Amino acid sequence: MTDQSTPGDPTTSRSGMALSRRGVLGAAGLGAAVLAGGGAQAARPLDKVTIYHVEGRRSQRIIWLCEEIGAPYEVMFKRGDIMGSINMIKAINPTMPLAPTVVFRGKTMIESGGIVEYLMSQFPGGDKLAPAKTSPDYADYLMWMHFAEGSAACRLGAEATRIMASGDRTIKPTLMGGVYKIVGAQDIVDYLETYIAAHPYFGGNTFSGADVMMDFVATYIAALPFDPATYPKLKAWQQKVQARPAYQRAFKVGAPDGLEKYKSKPKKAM
Ligand SMILES: N[C@@H](CCC(=O)N[C@@H](CS)C(=O)NCC(=O)O)C(=O)O
Repeated sequence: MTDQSTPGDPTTSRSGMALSRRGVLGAAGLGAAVLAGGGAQAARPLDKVTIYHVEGRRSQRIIWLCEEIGAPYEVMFKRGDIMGSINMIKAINPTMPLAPTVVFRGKTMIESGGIVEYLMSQFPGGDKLAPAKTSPDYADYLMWMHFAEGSAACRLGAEATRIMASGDRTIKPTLMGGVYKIVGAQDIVDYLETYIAAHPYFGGNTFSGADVMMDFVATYIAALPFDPATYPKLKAWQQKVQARPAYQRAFKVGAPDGLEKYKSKPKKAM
């Protein structure tokens, strides 16, 4: 690791904003000395990814991804201070301040699935995190990469909101034509469990960017009051991917004090 200030100590970024800054170069000590693919013809230092992060949130995916693919990165957040970290994101991305927000080559990006796919396409190490397009696994990989946010997280989020509001379990018909809930949160859990019981990874046979996306979904499920007996395989898969050295390195960077203090107890059983 390089460029690492004491976490929690205010430092000043190039823009002059007072920040708590944790700057880290990615896996295996890669940094300015490492050249991008393309040999002598296209050799140039790898560009650094700046990740605006909130501890325990989806931005952890991007730290993990950078560790997996050897992308140089720095992480901007306030250690132990959720609102402070969010305010840092607001400062850089006031119109859509979400975690992750990533700045790369002068462009500000949100949406973790898009960021994961984009960074995989821009670094030489990205290829190894996707099945070949000719492989039958490619369809699985793409589907889970997008299911993570497109269907799973939004339904789990709806469930979390319902629990917090202690509201009715049934979604009311809308004025637009009486749409009822068809797929509920437990259906999401069951769907994941069935797939991962039959496959080693969410991209099929090999670890991929889809697993990076789905890990947060599994964490979300564990935080909600589903019966763990309904998802033992999902839990085993999560333990397996979280044992990866890149995950472990990323966790130390993105959650240096662990996440226990942020865990809240579920309000009521389902
Ligand atoms: N689909 C987006 C979701 C981003 C998102 O909602 N992130 C949360 C943190 S995990 C956040 O910033 N929430 C603040 C808010 O919704 O106001 C992604 O995958 O990047």
